[in-house]
Amino acid sequence: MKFIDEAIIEVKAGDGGNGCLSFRREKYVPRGGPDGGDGGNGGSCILKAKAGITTLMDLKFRKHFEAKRGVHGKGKKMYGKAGDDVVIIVPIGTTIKEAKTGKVLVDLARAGQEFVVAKGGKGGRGNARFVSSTRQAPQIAEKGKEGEEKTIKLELKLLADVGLIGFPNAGKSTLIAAISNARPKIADYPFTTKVPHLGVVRLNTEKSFVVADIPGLIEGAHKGAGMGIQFLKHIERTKILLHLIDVIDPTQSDPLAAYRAIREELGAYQPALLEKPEIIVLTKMDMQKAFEQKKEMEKVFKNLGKPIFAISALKKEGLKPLLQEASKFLT
Ligand SMILES: Nc1nc2c(ncn2[C@@H]2O[C@H](COP(=O)(O)OP(=O)(O)OP(=O)(O)O)[C@@H](O)[C@H]2O)c(=O)[nH]1
Ligand SMILES: [Mg+2]
Repeated sequence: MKFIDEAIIEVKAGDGGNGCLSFRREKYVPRGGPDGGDGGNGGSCILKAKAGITTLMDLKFRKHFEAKRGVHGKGKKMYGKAGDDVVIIVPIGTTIKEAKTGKVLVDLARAGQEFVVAKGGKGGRGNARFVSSTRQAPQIAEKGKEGEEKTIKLELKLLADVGLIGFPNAGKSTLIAAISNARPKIADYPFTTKVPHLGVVRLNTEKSFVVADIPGLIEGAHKGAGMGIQFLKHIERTKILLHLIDVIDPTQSDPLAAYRAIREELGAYQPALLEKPEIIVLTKMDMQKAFEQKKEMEKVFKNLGKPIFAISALKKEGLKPLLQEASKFLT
């Protein structure tokens, strides 16, 4: 199983500005000295790790980053302005590699950590800087150096922010497929999902998060029934759980009891899982029989004091408000 997010981007630092070759020209000063100023340094491309981002999604939409070049020097010893740096924000835990060779350049492990991935070219010196006792009128000025250019690969081990739990057939895989890039198998038999799937949900241009779909749980899972509970380790570090309930599941006559059975299994695996914020998600609301139960079920589950949402993953109804609510727990 490989839960690695990847992105390949091109970075180009700014070239240095050229130094200037110039001589002072003033009235009544027949042979003015050299006064060519230096070119400014080119801007660099800098990677910076930031907390609160958990995917490389944004870098899949923008792949090319270029820093500004340095301005050329001018006469009268005027220096060229340095080019601005470009700062590329990445999640904490991103590994940066050279795309061609796979060589690791850096691991950005701490919030705020920066790495100059492409250095701006140095500005060239103007001829004013080449004066010496033997050379009063230097006819030379340096060109600015080229900024570095690279193609880099970013890799991030995905950690789930949101965990989907529930009985087999509750609609977990259908939901993750509806909201993310994950494409797990979906079928109307229990334990369709045999391994966890992670999907990246893009909420808006600034925010994306990772959802984990795991095999369904059943009563006695902690004793090995069904697929067991070992997959719960994939949701141990999530910030929130979505507990999916199919209110017309033919194998569960009492949805509240079914909910409690799953909670038992969570607690048996690790009591801390019960402390996580949880959203109750009533699924398959496009089905007449489920919809008829909606009001009643909302009343039943309301006593738990947790947010309740009714959705149809199949028809993609009610998903936006659910994701909005979930994202509140992710900052
Ligand atoms: N009508 C309707 N059917 C749904 C909806 N969501 C899921 N289903 C159906 O319910 C069945 C089970 O869906 P899955 O998404 O595979 O359920 P799961 O919770 O991932 O199941 P396991 O992987 O076995 O734990 C499939 O036949 C789905 O098509 C829904 O919103 N509406
Ligand atoms: Mg599934």
